[in-house]
Amino acid sequence: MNKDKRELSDVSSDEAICRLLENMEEDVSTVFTRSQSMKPCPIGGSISGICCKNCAMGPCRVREDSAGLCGATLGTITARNLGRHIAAGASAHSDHGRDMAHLLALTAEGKAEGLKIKDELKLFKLAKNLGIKSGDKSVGEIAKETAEKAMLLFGQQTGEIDLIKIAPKKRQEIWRKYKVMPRGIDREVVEMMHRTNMGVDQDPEHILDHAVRTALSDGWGGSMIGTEITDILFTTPVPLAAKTNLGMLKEDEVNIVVHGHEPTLSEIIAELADEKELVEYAKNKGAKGINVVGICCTANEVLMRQGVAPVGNFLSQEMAIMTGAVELMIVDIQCIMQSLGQLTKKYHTKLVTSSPKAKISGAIHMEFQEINGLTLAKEIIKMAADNFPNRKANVCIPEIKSDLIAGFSHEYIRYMLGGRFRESFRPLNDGIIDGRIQGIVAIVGCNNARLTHDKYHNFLTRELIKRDYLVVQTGCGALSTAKCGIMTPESMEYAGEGLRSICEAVGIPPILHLGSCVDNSRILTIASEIVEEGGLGEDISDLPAAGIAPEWMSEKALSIGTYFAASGVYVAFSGQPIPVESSEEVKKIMTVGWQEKYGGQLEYIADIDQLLSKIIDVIQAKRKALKIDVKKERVLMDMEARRALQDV
Ligand code: BF8
Repeated sequence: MNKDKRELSDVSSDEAICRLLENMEEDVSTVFTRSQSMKPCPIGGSISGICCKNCAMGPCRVREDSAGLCGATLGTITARNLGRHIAAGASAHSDHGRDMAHLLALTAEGKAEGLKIKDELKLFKLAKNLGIKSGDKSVGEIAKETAEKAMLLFGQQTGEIDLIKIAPKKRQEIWRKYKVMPRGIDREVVEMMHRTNMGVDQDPEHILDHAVRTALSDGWGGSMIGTEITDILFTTPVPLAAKTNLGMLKEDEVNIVVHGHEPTLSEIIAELADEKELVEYAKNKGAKGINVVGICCTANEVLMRQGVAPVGNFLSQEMAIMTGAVELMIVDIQCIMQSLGQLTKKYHTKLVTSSPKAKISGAIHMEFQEINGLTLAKEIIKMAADNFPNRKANVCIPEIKSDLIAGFSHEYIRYMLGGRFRESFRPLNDGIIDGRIQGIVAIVGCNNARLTHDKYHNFLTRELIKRDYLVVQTGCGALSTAKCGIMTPESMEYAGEGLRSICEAVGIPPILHLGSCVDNSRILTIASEIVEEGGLGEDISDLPAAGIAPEWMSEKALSIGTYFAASGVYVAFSGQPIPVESSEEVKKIMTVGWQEKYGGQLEYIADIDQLLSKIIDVIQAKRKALKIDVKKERVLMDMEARRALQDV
C-alpha cells in the first residue's frame, strides 16, 4: 500500500488489516488501494447537481436552476434516484426473505436435505401473526401453511401485509392516513420502478411517499420474514461467547470462510465441520482440523446461532484471502466484491459461489438447492481440505483477536429482563423512565473504503455508552465494535453509571449484537414491544431512540434508514453523503416533511461530533416530551413496601 498517500491508521482502525496492508506486495490490488486511485464521481454532491439516466435522451445533468430534456427538475430526479436505490435495497432483503419462506416450505415437506424445524415456539408465533390457526395441526402442517402465507405476502396486491400489525396501533393509523401502508412486498418494489420510469410520477414528495411504502415493505415485510424464518429453522439466538478478527484463522487447520448473507448452506457447513469423518479427511491432507469462520452478514448469522468466529466485516473480505491461509471462501449473495475472483488467483484460495442468483467470473459455481444442502456442504468441506496441501509458505495471519458476546434476539431480551416466568420489557422501560438508560441508539450498517474503516462505529458506540445510552447493533457495525473488543460485559466499565448498573444487574454488555442487516427487523419488534409495555408513549416516535449508519455504503442501508424514519425514528447517516445532497427540496421533504408526517426523519450529517450532539439532542427532546427528563431518585424498597404497592 502506498503509505505516502494515506497513513494506514487513516485506512482502518482494525490493526489486523493495517498489518496486512503494511506487508502487502506492490502488485496486489485491494479496495483500499483502489479507493486511492479512483475518486468518487462528484455528481450528486451538494453543488454538482444530479444525473438522470432513466431515458435515452440523457443522461441529463441537472442543477437547481436547470431541468432535463423532458423538463424533469432537480427535486424530481433526486427523489426518483433515491426511490430506485431504496427499491433495490428493499428487494435484496426481501428476496432473501422469500428464499427463507421457500426453504421453510420444503423443510416442512421433508425435502430440504439436512434441515428441520428447530424452534417450534417461534413457528407458532409467526403462524399466529400471519393469521393462521394452529388448532390440532401438526408442526409440519403449520410450517407449510406459514411458509405459503409468507410467500403470498410477496405477491399480495391489495390490503395490508400481515406483519405490519406488530407495530403500535397509532403507527398503523399514521401509515393508513398517509397511504403508505404496504400492500404486497413485490408490488411496492415494482411500483417504485414504474413510478420512476420516464414521465410517470413527477412530484418529489409523492415519489418519496412511495419510497417510504417500499421501505416499509422491507422492514415490516421481507426482512421480518427473513429473520423470523431463520430463527424457526436454525433457532432463535441466545447469548453466546465467541472470538473475532483475522487471528481466528488457524495456521494448522483447513480454513473455510463463509461470506455473504444467506444462512442456510453456511449453517450446515458450520455444523458439519466437527464431524469425525470430515475431520479425519482433513487430517489425511495434513491439517489438524477444520476451521469455519465468517465475513459480513453470513458471519453474523452463524455467529448468532453457532458461535462461529467472524474474521471481519465488509472491508475484511479481501484481507482474509491475503493471509494466504484460506483454503476456500464460499460466497452466496450481497456485499461480495467482484475483486475476489482476481485476488484468489494470486493465492491458493478456492472461491466458490453457491447462489443460483450470483456467479463471479473465475469462481467455481456449486449451486445450492434446498434438496442438496447436506451433500453440497460435505463436498465443499472436502474440496477445502483437498486444497490444504496447496498452501504456500508465506502465510501471514495477524495474531489479533477479541472476545465478544452476541446472540441477543428480542425474545431473549424479554426473557433476560423479566426472567423465565414473567418475561417482559418492564425493567428496560423502567430503566429508561428513571434515567439510568437515557435512550436506545441503533448503530448499524456498512463499512466504506472512503472512510477510516470501523472508526466511526467505534467512536459513536463508546461515546454513547459513556453517556448511558444503550447501543444495539447489527451488520458490519456490530462486527466493528466486536473487533475493537468492547462487545463484552467487561466493557460496562466504559459505560455511564446508570447503564452500568443495569448491565451489572442483568449481566449483559452495554452493546447488544442483534444479528445481520436483515435482523434490523428485530429492532422494529423491540421498539413495538417497548411501546406496548407502557410508560414511554403510545408510538415508536415517542421513544427516546435513534438510529445511525455512520459508514454506510449499500443501497440496503438506504432502505433500512427509510423504514426506520417512516416508523418514527430519527436517523442520521454519515461518511459518504446520501444521494440527495444536491436538492434542498428533497432534503426538506426527508427531514421536516417526514417529521411532520411520520414523526421520524433521515438526514446526512458529515461531522461526526455534530452527529453525536444531534442524536443526544433528539433523544433528550423525546425524554422532555415524555416528562422523564428529570432524573428520578431510585427508591430501594423492602418487601413490605413492594407488597403495599401491589395492594394499591
Ligand atoms: O447487510 S452492513 S456492508 S454486509 S449491507 Fe453489506 Fe452493509 Fe455489511 Fe450485511 Ni448490511
